[in-house]
Formats: sequence, C-alpha cells, structure tokens
Amino acid sequence: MNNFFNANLAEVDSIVAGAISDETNRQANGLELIASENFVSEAVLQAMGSVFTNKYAEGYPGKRYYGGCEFADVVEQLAIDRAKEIFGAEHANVQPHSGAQANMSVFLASLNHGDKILGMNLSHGGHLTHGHPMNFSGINFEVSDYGVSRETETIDYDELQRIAEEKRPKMIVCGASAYPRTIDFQRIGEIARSIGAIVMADIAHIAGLVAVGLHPSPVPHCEFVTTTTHKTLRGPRGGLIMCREESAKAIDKAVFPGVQGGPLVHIISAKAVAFGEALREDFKAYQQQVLDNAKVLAATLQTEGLRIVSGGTDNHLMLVDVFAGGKGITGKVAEKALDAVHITVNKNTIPFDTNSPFTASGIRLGTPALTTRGMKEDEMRTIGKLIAAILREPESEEVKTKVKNEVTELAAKFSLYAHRSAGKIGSISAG
Ligand code: DSN
Repeated sequence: MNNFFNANLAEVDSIVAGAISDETNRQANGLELIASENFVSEAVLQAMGSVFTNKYAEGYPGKRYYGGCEFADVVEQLAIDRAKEIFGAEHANVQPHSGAQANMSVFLASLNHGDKILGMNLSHGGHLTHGHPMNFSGINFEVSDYGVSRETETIDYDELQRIAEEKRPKMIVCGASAYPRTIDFQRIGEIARSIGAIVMADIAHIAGLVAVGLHPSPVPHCEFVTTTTHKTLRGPRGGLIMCREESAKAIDKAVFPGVQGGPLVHIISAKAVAFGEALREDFKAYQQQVLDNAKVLAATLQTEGLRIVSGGTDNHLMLVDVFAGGKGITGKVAEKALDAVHITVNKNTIPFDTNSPFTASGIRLGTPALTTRGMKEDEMRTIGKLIAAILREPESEEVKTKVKNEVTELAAKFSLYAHRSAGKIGSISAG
C-alpha cells in the first residue's frame, strides 16, 4: 500500500505521465495566443494538485454537511474575502466549477423558466451561455439579442436601448468572449433600469483588467457579476459569482444545491492563492503590460496589411479579419497554418460573418499568456510579423520552416515551468 501513496505518476501510468510531459513541452516551446488562456503560477498549480481533492465539503464555510471541513473552511473563506476585496463586491460565491455553471446559477437564482433575456449575439462576440439556442440559456428562456454596429463594429448602445424597450427582457446579459473594446457597463445598467430589468455582467475575459482598474467595473451597475478565474485573472480553471448582499442567499442556494453538489476544494484553494496574487502590486503592472502588448501586436498586424475588427483593441484581445471579404484565407486555414509553426490561436467569427463558425473569417488573438512569460512590446512586434508572414503564404514550406525556427528561438528565451519539463513530472512533490 505504501507504494500507492509514494509512487510517482511516471512509474504508475506512463501514458498519462507522457501526455502531461508532452503538454508541458508544447506549452513551453510554442507561442500561446488564445485570448482565454494563461499560465498559472507554480503556487496555484501546487494548490490545485493538493490533498483537498479528497475532501467533500457540501455547504458553505461554517455550515457544512460533512465533518472534517475546518481546513476547507479556511481556504474557501479566504477565497471569498479576497474576491470581495479585489472587486469591491458585497458577496462572492467561489464554488462554481466553471463560468457556464456560474451563469447557470445566476439564471436559476433570478429567473423563471420561459422568462425573457437579452444577450449579446454570439457571432458579435457574445457567449454560448448568454442565450444560444443549443445552450441551457437558449433552451430555457426566451432570448433576444443585440450586437455591434456594422460601421464601427462596436456595441450599438442606442440599438440595445431600442431592443430592450421593444422586448422588455427580465434580464440583460452583457460581457463577451470576443469583443476587443471597452464595455460601457454604466450605460447598460441605465438601459436596464429604464425598463425595470436586472443585469448580469459576465466578465470572464476582462476580469484581470477589471481587478486592477484598467477596465471599468460592472460591480456598481449590475446586480450580478460572473467570471471565470483562469483567463486574465490567471487562476485555476473555475468560476466565481459576485452580487449584492440582498441576493447572497439566493445565489448560494442556486450554486448549491441548485446547480452543483460538492465543491472542488482543491480548486477553491488555488482560487484563494490566485486572488492573493491578484491583490499584489505586480499584478497591476502585469495587466498594464497585457494591454500594452495587445496594442503593439494589433498595430504591427495592421502595418503588415491585416484588418483588425473595429480598428484596434482596448483590452487583451483582438480579432483579425483574415478572410478580407474573400481576398484572404479562412479562419480555419489560418488557425491550422499557425498551429503548424507552433503559434496557437483560434478561428473566430467576425461580426456579420459570411462564413460558418466552423470556418470563420477571423482569428482571435490575446496577449495574457505571452505576457505572463515576460514578453513585451519588442516580442509582440516580432510575433506580429511572423503571424503576417504565415497568413500571407500559408502553404509555403520555406516560410513555415523559417517561422517555426524563430518561434522556437523566441520561446526558448522565456522559460516556462522549466522544472516540470520532460521526465520530471512524477517527481513534483510539493502539495
Ligand atoms: N471558451 C472561452 C473562450 O475561449 O473565450 C469562453 O468560455
């Protein structure tokens, strides 16, 4: 039995250990530009891989359905207190396993089956859980949508006001997965109040920027604020809900027992660590660099002749129109061509796209992960040129070889989880 507790993963399961090792190397050797991804600290990784995974703790700190929760209470209360401090929220629930479950819990707490909601169109940058017909939100509620204007490719708030007055939703859902511009939460809050609706702001993408005041906060203007914890916020994969004191009980009841059973205490402990990191002064400098890097990357791509949706970016991401009305390549081809040289991005529809979501006219690029590695403006200029070279000649073996070599050289200068590299996974003992 001793071996059960002491053996390294590599000895117990070489296939899984091998895949983890390969993934560690893939992350280290490539350039990660998926806007929703990031690299957590070793401290966050250790908390995630801790013995808290063994613990059931249904309920909330001080009110559990299981014995032995005293240390689970410590980490959950810490995560709650830190989340409230970061965002200036009256109440926080740190148990949602994901952003989707956070959103589902808000809907359960505040809507009835068949109620009307108004969410941002997915192909204009919204999210599946904001009312897509295939998602629980679209299946259970009557959905209308708003989007961006054709001219500016930014949210058309006058049109949003008009739709809200016409449709009279009970809830307006704002926040986005692929929107490069500042969101005017104050204006959306005013629109909602003018028709007696409530607002849920899903800040999954921009949470890190909001945390340090580099994007206006929705907290004063919206009844509910949800986020994932693993994007710009740079924590473990998971969700978080914030609300006013008056909705605290309803939210806690909706998360458990409404949507979930036992919380993932190991993940909650890692959320506490990440929130502690977000309260440090250097987190603000990190988020500022994320923004600076995004601006330089977008400008470089524009100089290289690519069209950036809405003409630029105010946040950590940008949408590049690679299709250019048929003169370029599809997002699908672009994603594959960049993947081949170890630049990881995702294809993405652009507003008023004529291609399907599976083909798409654009790619979405974000700077949070590369910024965590320590890359700055100079690297962004280099990467912008490399991306443009591939998009110009996606079939050229000569260009691919040259770019791949440059990617490898650049990645090697910014080490990532070096001590977790091949062959050492099973020997990580901390946690
Ligand atoms: N899948 C996430 C993203 O990439 O933006 C949103 O949930």
